[in-house]
Amino acid sequence: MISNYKDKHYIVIGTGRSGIAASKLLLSAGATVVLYDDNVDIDKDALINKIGESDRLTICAGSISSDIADLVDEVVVSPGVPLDCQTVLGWKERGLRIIGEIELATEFEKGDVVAITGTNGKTTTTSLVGQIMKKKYQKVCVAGNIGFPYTETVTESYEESCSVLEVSSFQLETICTFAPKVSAILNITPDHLNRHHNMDNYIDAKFNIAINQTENDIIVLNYEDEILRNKAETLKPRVIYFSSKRVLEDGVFLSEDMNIVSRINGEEYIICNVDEIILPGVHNYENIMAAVAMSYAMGVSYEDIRDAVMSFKSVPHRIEYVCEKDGVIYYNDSKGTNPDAAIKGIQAMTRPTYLIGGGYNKDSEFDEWIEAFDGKVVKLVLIGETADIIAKTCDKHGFNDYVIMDSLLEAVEFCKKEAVNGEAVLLSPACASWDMFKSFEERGDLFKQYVTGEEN
Ligand code: UMA
Repeated sequence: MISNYKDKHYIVIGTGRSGIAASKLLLSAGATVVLYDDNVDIDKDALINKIGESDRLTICAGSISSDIADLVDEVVVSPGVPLDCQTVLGWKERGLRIIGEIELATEFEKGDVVAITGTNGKTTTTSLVGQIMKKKYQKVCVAGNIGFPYTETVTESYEESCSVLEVSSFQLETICTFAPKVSAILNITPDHLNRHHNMDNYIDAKFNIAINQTENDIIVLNYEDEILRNKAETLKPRVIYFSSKRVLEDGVFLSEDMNIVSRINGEEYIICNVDEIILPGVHNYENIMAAVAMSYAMGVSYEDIRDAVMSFKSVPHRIEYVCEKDGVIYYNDSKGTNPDAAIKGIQAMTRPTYLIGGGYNKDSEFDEWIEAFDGKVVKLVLIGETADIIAKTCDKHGFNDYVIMDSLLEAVEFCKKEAVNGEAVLLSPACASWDMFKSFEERGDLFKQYVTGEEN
């Protein structure tokens, strides 16, 4: 449903990927746009180059004159901009509707929508669901938190297309009408608590994915996640569970002989055995099970699901094999941006490991991560804002094999010098990247470059 944008003035907050795409979409629909950033050092010319010149576009940094501000009808906020920051609060006080890229794109969506959230596994599951959907839909757009703003891909949607979206808690805070046909919450463990302030707010944001779903829609949930199970009864859409720990009467599960089995609507089908899958680790079996349930709910045949699952390879920055040098294997798990994700990283290691960790401080606790080292970590090499905090937690747990380095380059050089034949080096920081890098992708790419000596 596209309302009349021609008479409307928007402010778009944040000049990153999301803000640029939202501005482009609004301008193409005829709206007038003020693109704003708190950072006064933004490069306005570079932004105009990316968006295209328009007399309906104004770019402001740090402040906005009141004559421009008074014209604004609606606010589009980028995911990384907290809703309780001064900039957003100022617009809220004016009584304006505040939406994000997901809600804005929803107004332009013409096809089916599938959406995935969860603390970990979102990107892998989204990529896999995207692959599977290609078996049914001629056009599939994979977008959202995965790195391609939904406002960019939605322009390609039509009645027979399908958008497969990775949605973060940040993005779900600003939805109003967004209603996926099939959704999934993969798991919820503490993350982004500096932004959401407490677990309840974080959980509420995640459950927003189902807030506009009806009895005709479906939500896929992890049966083994108590938070998800406890809330399931309060939800309107039909729930399909998956489980890696028990046989379900109805749902998708991992059987004792390690088959991924789908048993939905009284029909049973063995998708495959885990030996037939390229992705390693139980957490990946869970991602696959969620993708199977979602795809079945979208009407894809089991044969097509099986085909896509069996040929799916891992996505970059997730326990990604980089290379073997002098008998040392290097892995890039830069997407291990919280302790829970990093636990999966170290659990997947079968060799003594030099582990590079630390980064942006999200007020996470690192106890469980350190407990998961399980005698495998030869040396923990710490970098970034959280290095001291993690070191103190190590002391508390009696784990003394750590060093603190000033940069990722130094950390890699140290590991290259120290690690010997039969060992592994794993970048799995348990923290976001934003203290030292633009993104986890940049951090992972640099890691690979420092390891191999080749630019990606
Ligand atoms: N800014 C302000 N005021 C603030 C905060 C930021 O003006 O208070 C400005 C910054 O100066 C900067 C811009 O906002 O210019 C950055 O906006 P952004 O942080 O939303 O980043 P984008 O480049 O627009 O990318 C966003 C998502 N980023 C975040 O959620 C932090 C990307 O998710 C997403 O891929 C992209 O939109 C497209 O949808 C990344 C991410 O790290 C991958 N997500 C988190 C995660 O996965 O843990 C949630």
